[in-house]
Amino acid sequence: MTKDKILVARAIFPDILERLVEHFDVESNQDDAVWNKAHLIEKLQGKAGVFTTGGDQIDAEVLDACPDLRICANMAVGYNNFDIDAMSARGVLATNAPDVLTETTADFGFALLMATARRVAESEHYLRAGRWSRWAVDMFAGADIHGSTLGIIGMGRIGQGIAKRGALGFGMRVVYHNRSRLAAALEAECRATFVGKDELLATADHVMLVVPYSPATHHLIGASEIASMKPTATLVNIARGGIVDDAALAEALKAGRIAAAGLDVFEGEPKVHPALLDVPNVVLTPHIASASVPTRRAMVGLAADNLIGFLTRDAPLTPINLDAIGARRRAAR
Ligand code: 8YV
Repeated sequence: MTKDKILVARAIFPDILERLVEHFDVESNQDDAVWNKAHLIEKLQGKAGVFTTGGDQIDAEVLDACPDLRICANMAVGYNNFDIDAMSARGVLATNAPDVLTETTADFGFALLMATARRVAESEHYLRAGRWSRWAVDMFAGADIHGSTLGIIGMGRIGQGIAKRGALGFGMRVVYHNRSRLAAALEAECRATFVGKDELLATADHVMLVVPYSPATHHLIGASEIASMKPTATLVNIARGGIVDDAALAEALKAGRIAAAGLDVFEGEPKVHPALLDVPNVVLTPHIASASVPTRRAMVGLAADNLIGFLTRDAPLTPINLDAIGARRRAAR
């Protein structure tokens, strides 16, 4: 029996690549070369499946140029790099990698919050630069985490993990805003109170963004939202670039409108708005919220298992648009 051809668009763990090789005729980008769209299209010719990361765009143009493609398996929980409607319309399955990264990403939300509010990165740079000649009472004095109010925008699985850490671990008062309110039992489990976005921004000491990116959340936090936050507040974005207006944030930080920000994601990453690089009270990390070794292995493994499950048994593990694909298949019968 001939094996389906698949493309692994980025370098992955060799043992997981081997697992894919047992099932498929695999072409992989183990050199992790940067491919533009034309190159990706060329590599996708004749491929039934593709392993992607959040940086690989699969849109109508790619799909139309690659008619053999049946599944795109993203090793990310977010999938704003996929045009799901275009995939569904062409009968291409999309899968993502939820759950396996929830706790690791929630941990990182706190790592970034604490580094930001307690000025860890800023003070470390100061020390490394040889500028520490004398201790002072107010040296790098920041904001407290314990006992403060945490405002979470986006209360999916990761948001819930952050709420529990805040309430149970740090004695924080947790407020959240989400498209829809959580069921009462889940709200109680998270010890979180549902509020409007304006109230959250006005009352939170620390605002954490964990909302998926879509046209509706583009620049959800811009100049006027930042202006409505407490001047002592911190803003943390571990969601997606584009949810915060980075230029407006840099401006607000420079003007001292809020105390500090922690950003793991950026508009147009891996480019970072140059104004952010000049601001001392911002902690910048290169999209690593899910980057623990076990979690990255689990994400890659889940994307691989989605390819294997779908192409060998018609049983993907974490499909996004299975219903749309199924309806299309039924209509074609
Ligand atoms: C990924 C992420 O590391 O899962 C997501 O949505 O943003 C990150 O955890 C990144 O997108 C690589 O695929």
